[in-house]
Amino acid sequence: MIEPDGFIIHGAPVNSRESLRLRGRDEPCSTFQGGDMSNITPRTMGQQFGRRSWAEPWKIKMVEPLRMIGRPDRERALAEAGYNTFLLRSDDVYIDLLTDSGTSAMSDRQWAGMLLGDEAYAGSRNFYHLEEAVQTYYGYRYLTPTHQGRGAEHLISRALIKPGMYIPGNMYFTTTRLHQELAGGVFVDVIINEAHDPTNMHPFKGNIDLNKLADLIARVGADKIPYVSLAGTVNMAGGQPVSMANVRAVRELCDRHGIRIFLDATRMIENAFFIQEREEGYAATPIAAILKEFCSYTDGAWMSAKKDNLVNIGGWLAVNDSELFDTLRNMVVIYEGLHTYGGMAGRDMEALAIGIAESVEEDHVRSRVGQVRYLGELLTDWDIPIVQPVGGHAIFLDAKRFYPHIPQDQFPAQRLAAELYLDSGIRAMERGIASAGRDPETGDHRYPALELTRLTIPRRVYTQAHMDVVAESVKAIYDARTQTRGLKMTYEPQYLRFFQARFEPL
Ligand code: PLI
Repeated sequence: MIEPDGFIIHGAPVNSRESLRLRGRDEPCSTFQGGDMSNITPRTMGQQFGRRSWAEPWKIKMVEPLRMIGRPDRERALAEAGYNTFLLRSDDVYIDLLTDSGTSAMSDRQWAGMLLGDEAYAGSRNFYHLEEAVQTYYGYRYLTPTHQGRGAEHLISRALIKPGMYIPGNMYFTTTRLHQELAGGVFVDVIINEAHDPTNMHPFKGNIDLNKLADLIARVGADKIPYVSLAGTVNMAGGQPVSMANVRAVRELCDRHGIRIFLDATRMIENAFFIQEREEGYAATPIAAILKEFCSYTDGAWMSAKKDNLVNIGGWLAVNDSELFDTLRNMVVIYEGLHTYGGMAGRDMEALAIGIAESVEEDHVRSRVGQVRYLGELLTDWDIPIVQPVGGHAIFLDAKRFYPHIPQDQFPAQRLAAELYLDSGIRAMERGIASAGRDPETGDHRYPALELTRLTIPRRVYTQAHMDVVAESVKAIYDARTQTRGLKMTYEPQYLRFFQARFEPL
């Protein structure tokens, strides 16, 4: 079914609670029914799929025990951590939804690859495997490994941004914007307005607003724009995707002005899944092919391999321009390590090369997004306010609607994460005013439209039973929400304050 603005809503079955409950095993595949975007509701977004629910395409071979400490111990641990979930010890955490970064379970093939590490300082064979994997699946020509995503962000920002330049992007990400600012640039948000509204059901809320981008080009001049910083999916918007039509249009506009596009490919495979699911013409296209086509409209990418690529540490930076590559390859030896390891061990590069191939497998991506969606459906059924549509890597609780009585400068999303930990030992993360930091010009808090608490699902780690426990705990703190008060910040580090800030209850 084609939507008025060209989107198609259909696709392959996802592990969905609704599909289990509403359809029997042998019912035929149905497509999404409805006339326009207004027919898509939080529930129908996940209902368009076929015969029956999905199971994870793996079985468990090794387990790590979990334990929940008692309430008095959780209260003590949280106070010691200054009400910041980043400062908790993981031994004091029951279900860890702090991040999907570096927290994936590796496969038996990846672990086997770890034993094939060639720990040569220069020219490790594992580097060549990694280079080939990036060329094959992402399509870029030249590669340098980095220790993780922000290492790559540092290099690309330093290589291309000069003081006084502007970097348009589809919503900020914390480390990305900081590296752009440290290089002397000013980040300009050019994402579509819908992205700032947690209830808007636009299927591609990560899209760039072409008018905003064109206005910036007209205002500052193309020579002041080193590149467009395009992320797929958009983390801070709720894991929202960018459409193929949008990246194509951005490419056309940039070509007219000689501006480059660099992709934050951290969760681009999840983005490819949403294109397959929602965009006209892509239902039968494999995720791997969608990924490669999307990347072909960009000039290069930086990657936190700790997310999509299924490894516990690592990153990379890949470009097509040989001159730019020469600059980056020279810089990497200053900040990361020789250009054939860039801060990674040989064994880690091998696990990453294997992880890249596994991360584009259809069943893997489907069950990964399906698990996130399952949790979203549980919460939606209880009318708990979350960002809709549910994105690729996390559920984002909308703290402004959860705690409407707590002003934003009393950190409602930070408080929500703290309450969840107190209730059940589940660890989440603030993605609101604390994460947004201060405006470097005025020194004031930035007040983002989205004040969110992120329940981030690691890949291949937790089961649906864990999701049920999480949902019940969120419901418990939602039911007690009117009693909850805000926080005040008692310690504020200069950079990326959300990692290390301390708070006290008001
Ligand atoms: O954490 P790094 O340095 O490997 O990657 C930085 C980074 C870049 N881009 C995006 C979109 C990210 O999400 C990202 C890191 N994200 C973290 C740590 C997260 O918890 O979301």
